Amino acid sequence: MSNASVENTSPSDGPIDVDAAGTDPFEAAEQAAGRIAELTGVARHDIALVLGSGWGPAADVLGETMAEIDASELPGFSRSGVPGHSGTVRSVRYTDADGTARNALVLGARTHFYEGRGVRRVAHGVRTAAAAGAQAVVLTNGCGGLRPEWVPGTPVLISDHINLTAASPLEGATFVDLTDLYSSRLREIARQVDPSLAEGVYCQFRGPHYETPAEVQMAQHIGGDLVGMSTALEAIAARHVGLEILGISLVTNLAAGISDRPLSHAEVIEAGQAAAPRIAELLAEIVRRAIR
Ligand code: 8IG
Repeated sequence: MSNASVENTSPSDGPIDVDAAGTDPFEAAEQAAGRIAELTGVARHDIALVLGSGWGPAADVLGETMAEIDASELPGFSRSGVPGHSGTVRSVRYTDADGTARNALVLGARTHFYEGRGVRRVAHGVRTAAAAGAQAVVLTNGCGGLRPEWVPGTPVLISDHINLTAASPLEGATFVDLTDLYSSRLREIARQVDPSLAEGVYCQFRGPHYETPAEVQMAQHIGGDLVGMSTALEAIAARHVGLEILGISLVTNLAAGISDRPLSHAEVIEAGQAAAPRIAELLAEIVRRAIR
């Protein structure tokens, strides 16, 4: 693995400030992608993975890490304050199911909406992935489960979402179709890898607090199966830039009121660690078959 953690040699006009008024967020993503190409030596990445709580080890199983960049070195990225997130961007070389060598861009640094940095930061990772050449993105997360049979440590495919954040990652008159947002082709591939995989509708709440039991019941009534704080907004932004999307949740806890126990982030981390080896293998095998 090359040490890409060199000093930040920004272009003379300086890195783009994604958040500044007047900045084009897609320009900012192009710039971050250019920097990734420079620092990794990989001109184009085929697929991107966003690794949420519990999914960290997946990249190690997929292939060889060719370069690892601290998120703080990339314009628009920042080390997440959330325990369980690595805070790095990695280039992983893997061999796909047909024997073709490919490059995966592994984003271990996601900006959550609840961090209050605005929707541009939330969308920046997937926009950068698209600018880096990715055709598809795998969005993973740790979340709460509404079905008691989904014990902590159960991976669930996202079939659709309900966005309860009252926000959009898109600005202005950007009318994007969200039919088949979570690609049925990629879900089919995932079920070929593991036929026992369940599917569910992901409800994104704003957070950072967990839901009340009454809110969890509401989510149930409106058709939700999972509750989380990340993936819906990212999926919308990813569709807008033309990425094919696979969403996989790791149920790390039963949602509030589904079990009689209070939620703790420590238990979330623990459930993630216990499930890590199995879901890492699962994710790696799905990725090997994902690109056509
Ligand atoms: I890990 O129970 C995790 N993330 N909204 N609710 C919401 N987000 C979560 C939960 C949960 N568990």
